[in-house]
Amino acid sequence: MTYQLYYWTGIQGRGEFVRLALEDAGADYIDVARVAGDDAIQPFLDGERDGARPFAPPFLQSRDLVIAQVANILHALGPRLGLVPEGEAARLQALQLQLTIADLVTEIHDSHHPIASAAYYEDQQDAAKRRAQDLRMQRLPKFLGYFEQIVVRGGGHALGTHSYVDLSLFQVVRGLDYAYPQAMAALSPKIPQLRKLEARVAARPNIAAYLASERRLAFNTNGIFRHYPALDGGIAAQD
Ligand SMILES: N[C@@H](CCC(=O)N[C@@H](CS)C(=O)NCC(=O)O)C(=O)O
Repeated sequence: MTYQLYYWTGIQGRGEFVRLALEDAGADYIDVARVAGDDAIQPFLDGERDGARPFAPPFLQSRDLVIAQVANILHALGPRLGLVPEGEAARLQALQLQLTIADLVTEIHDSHHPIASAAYYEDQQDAAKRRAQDLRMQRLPKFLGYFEQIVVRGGGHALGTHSYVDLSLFQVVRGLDYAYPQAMAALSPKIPQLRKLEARVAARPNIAAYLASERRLAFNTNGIFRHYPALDGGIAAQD
């Protein structure tokens, strides 16, 4: 069967968390907007299509199912693609971790758009500097420290074996390396297991092929992970 992924063109965005799972599993999928344009998304948002109406992309169509919210999409895909260990406890733990990743992703987004998502970064730069400093000094150490401990306990994986959560952690680390290179350089010695996980995911054959393909867009300043030099810096007060 062919999955249909709906996500905005031109950025990796939140769609990338779903794309990585589909690519890693070698699933058959169409990135619909990249073929048909962003206009293909709106009828779903307007409730003009069958299935559960999504509030925002990404969403995935699988036969007559429409599934939105990254964590929910991966929760649905995990068993189908062999990307979550069997059993209720493992599936719930994966969902819990993925929802925590979603929280982190929102905080990363809000570090460059702390006042209004629809306003330009340049119009909220002062607030963004304060928010980004808090992200670098407080929130990234707390979130990444948590995931580091999860991966240590999982013997190098979030869930003791490869799963969609590992793929999402890879994406978060890569995105932060782009957006906050100075902060990540300072944090890296504290997250050795996350760094190993990142390298291991990048070396998976399907992921390596995907990363080298044209389907993997470069990070840019329209996505969630944005590099604005004014927002980057160290992770301690003296930096
Ligand atoms: N919690 C949702 C967030 C979805 C979301 O914010 N999508 C963005 C693109 S990455 C969007 O198009 N938002 C439109 C809006 O919030 O009005 C998820 O994880 O899928």
